Amino acid sequence: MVLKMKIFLQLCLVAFLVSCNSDTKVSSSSNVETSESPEISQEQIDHLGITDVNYLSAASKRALKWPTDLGNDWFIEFDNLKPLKGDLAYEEGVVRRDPSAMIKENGKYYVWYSKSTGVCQGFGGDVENEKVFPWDRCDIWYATSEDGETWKEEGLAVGRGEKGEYDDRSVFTVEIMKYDDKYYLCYQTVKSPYTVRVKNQIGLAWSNSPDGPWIKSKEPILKPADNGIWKGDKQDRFAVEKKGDFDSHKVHDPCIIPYKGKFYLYYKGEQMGEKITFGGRQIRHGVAIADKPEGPYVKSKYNPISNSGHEICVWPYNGGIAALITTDGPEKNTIQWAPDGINFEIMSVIPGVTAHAIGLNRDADNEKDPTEILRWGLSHVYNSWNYQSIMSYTSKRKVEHRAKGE
Ligand code: AAL
Repeated sequence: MVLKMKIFLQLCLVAFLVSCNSDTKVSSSSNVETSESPEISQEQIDHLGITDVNYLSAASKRALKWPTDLGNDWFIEFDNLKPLKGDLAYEEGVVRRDPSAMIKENGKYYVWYSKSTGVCQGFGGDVENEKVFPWDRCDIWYATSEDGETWKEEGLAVGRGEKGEYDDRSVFTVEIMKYDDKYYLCYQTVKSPYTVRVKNQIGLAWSNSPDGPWIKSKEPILKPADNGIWKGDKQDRFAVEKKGDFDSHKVHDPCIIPYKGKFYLYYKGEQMGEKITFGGRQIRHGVAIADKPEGPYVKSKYNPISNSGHEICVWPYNGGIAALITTDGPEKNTIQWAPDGINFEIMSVIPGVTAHAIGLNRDADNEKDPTEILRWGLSHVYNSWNYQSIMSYTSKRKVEHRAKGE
């Protein structure tokens, strides 16, 4: 009774204040309309703890644009990473990084990753003969495990191409897709010399078995947009006459998802003349769609489909596609969801994401819960600038926050 009275008095107050303001009008007994935010319900006022609807701060105005049904179904916390055992334990002098998703075959988890050896010199020296990045001069290797913790390295899956081919310098940052009993590895490629301005492309290999042999596509399945213009001949990736599309320099981190009878290739774009913005590096994601796994892949006209992110981490959920966006841009460390695989909205903001270049566990029941697929998986870690290794991550849902003994 007291509560009902209180709500009634609050509504009267809101209605009174609203009537005093020409910008704001009452649309029903409990809803208020302003010129900027069409309807403010009493529930929203209560939920957001707004003191006075006539004095909305910029923050409250932004909060009022959030969907009203935004609960915490998508909120998780990552735990600390754990080292792997067996052949994937850290090994000095060896780079193992950018793990693919894991798939379960023949009772074992399979993972593919970039592997190289030796230190890297960067771009200051002889780029023709040296190693510029830890992901330069890589091949794609794979490993298996019964429990996801102790791994056996099985060997080479896809190697670099012959001299002169589009993938002769490095094949790296791989993802796996199983479709119709066939296996597809998509990965980044670089052709020598690995200069600062070199364009990066995407290749594909397929096999009837997760153990290979793999047949490589003769040409890249995706290339950077061809509409940027470098300024001058000096190897300077920030000097441009025209930046071009978000992916005018590099197409990276490919991941193909069978979706709505087609194949959605999600990827990260890097732009010629990339800038640092208020959210950090200008990195955005795109999607290219094909009727068959081998392509041809056609870039979506809606690209870019994110304004932030780095490595691609996507999974199907509830008829749409979910994505964990990390590392760069104003919307980093968010989980987003697109009902159509293209129009992504923020579903949650995740504090301190410890996992990077995530290798999802595709064996998980991704429909059980929006973030079920993130309960455990693989990540890479920088043991040093020269050497990286693969570790495992876990995450958990957080549904309340209580003090000790509360
Ligand atoms: C990553 C990915 C790509 C980049 C480099 C290796 O984690 O975004 O693969 O090229 O870093």
